[in-house]
Amino acid sequence: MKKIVSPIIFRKDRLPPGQHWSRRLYILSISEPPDIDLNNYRLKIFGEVEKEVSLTWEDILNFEPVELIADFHCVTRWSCPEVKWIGFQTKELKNVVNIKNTAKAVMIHSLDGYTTNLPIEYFFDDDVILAYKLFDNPIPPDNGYPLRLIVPKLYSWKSAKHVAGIEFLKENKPGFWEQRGYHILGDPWKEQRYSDD
Ligand SMILES: Nc1nc2c(c(=O)[nH]1)N[C@H]1C(S)=C(S)[C@@H](COP(=O)(O)O)O[C@H]1N2
Ligand SMILES: [Mo]
Repeated sequence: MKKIVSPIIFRKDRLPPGQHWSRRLYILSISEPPDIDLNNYRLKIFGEVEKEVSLTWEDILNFEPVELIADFHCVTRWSCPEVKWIGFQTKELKNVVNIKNTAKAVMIHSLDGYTTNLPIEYFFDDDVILAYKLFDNPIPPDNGYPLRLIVPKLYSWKSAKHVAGIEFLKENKPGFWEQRGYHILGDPWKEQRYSDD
């Protein structure tokens, strides 16, 4: 299996300012995890695309699997080192959908009603994956079953759990926490916690 270590791990300032190391992931969710039946699960890709697609769970398992090791930085100031995820690189999606060149940003839609946004170049970075395993087991319900976006270079509220929709946008716009005062980008090394940082 292809292995990716997020290049951030090799930085001298690997622990972002104002963070401390934690040995585990703390559960932070806007609601109880949704009930999911993989037979009915679909990942919908829509918005600024030539033709929308709806991927089944089987389609998802057909992408080349990759293993990602990345530190996880929560805006509430804990960082968990070297979390291992297995999934597929977001850039694989370019093989199944034609994205219009008007697409500048992405809104991630989750089954619990959560949303989060990021610029398209961050979404397609090499160390960004859609994960279905956490430390070699299916992602536990509270940590994002069945599919979770992992964006190592941004605060972890951008790593949406229970992902079911990827919407390409003409311009970046705020998702759930971004509408409630969190930073539109959320780069931990720039301490972009709140919208006025
Ligand atoms: N669908 C969904 N994704 C989400 C959230 C959520 O409430 N719903 N919370 C976010 C926040 S604020 C954080 S800090 C991380 C927490 O991940 P964890 O619960 O696996 O530690 O998930 C992010 N992704
Ligand atoms: Mo968070």
